[in-house]
Amino acid sequence: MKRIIGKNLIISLSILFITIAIAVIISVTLIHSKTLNNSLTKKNIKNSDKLILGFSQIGSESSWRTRNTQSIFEAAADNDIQILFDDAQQKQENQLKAIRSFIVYQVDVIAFVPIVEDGWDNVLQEAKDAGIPVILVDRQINADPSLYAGFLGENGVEEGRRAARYLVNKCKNRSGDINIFEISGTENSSIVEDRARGFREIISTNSKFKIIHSENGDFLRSRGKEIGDILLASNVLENGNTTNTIYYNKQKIDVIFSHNDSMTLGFLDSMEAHKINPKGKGTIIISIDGEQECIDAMIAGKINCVVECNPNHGQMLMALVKQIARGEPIPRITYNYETVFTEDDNFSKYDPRGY
Ligand code: GZL
Ligand code: ZN
Repeated sequence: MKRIIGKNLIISLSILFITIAIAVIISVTLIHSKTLNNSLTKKNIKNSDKLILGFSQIGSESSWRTRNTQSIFEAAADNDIQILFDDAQQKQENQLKAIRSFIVYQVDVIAFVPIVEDGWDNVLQEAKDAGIPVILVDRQINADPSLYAGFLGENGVEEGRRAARYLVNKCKNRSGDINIFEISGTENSSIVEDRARGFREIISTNSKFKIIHSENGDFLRSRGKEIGDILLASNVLENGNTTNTIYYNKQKIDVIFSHNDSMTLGFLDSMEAHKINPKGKGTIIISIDGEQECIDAMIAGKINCVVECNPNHGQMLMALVKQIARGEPIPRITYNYETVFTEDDNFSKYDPRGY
């Protein structure tokens, strides 16, 4: 009996000891994290009364994106605005984390490129509750419009229309079906939906235009090459020669419509790897962005049309940030200037693209 009492005493003492230890650990952690948050608030990161902009960028998937980021940094420096920058490595979850950290830092304004169009309501409500205005850059979202101050970027629908208008004009004297193979960008991104919608709106004016297939290339050069490799494998004949005509499911492809230059360049890489002479290809290639390498490919006769998507958002963004900081409303939509480059242009008039 004595042993049992002794044993019970030891058990209850050790439970008491463990409980106290756990309580101590929890309180220390809470204090630490509170201090951490306090130490990261604006007064500790503000090195002067500079405006602080929290910017979440999606990644560096294309030269276009790299230029987009550069323009943001250059303009922030020109305007004496301090940037907290986060590269999301193409993951929405990283953008959500970054925006939440901007809220903890109590930045003055948050701007971000939403990689996809859904899933932003909660984090934007948290920013609104914290009194921090948000500007969408480059891509749009499906969310309550009261959750963000405005959008700065390009008119993706018009870019799609411009690509199609070039094609309709190019084929105005051609009869018979014009089969189109589309290489689209990141799924569920507003820009892909917009470009696809604008392109279809214009080609639907004439039933000879048929989109026979659409493949997702995620805006990546590597994916553009992979798509080319799959498509062009059938171009290599038994005798090792290749045909210039491209087929998909035994249907002749007359047009490649690619949602960005990186994927187009990847497709060209594949054409060259399969010894298909891009000049004599006979296939019309239309691309969007306006990267120097694509413009050069068009001048070399490998591409027919490059629709500009202007990545230089920096100066316009900083003007909007300062406007908001003055307590002034900003336009719901601000579009960047854009044009179209085609094989019929006087190329000597072109300025260097800078990306
Ligand atoms: C367009 C932008 C696209 C570019 C691609 O506004 O979101 O993302 O066209 C980039 O090059 O990857
Ligand atoms: Zn949508």
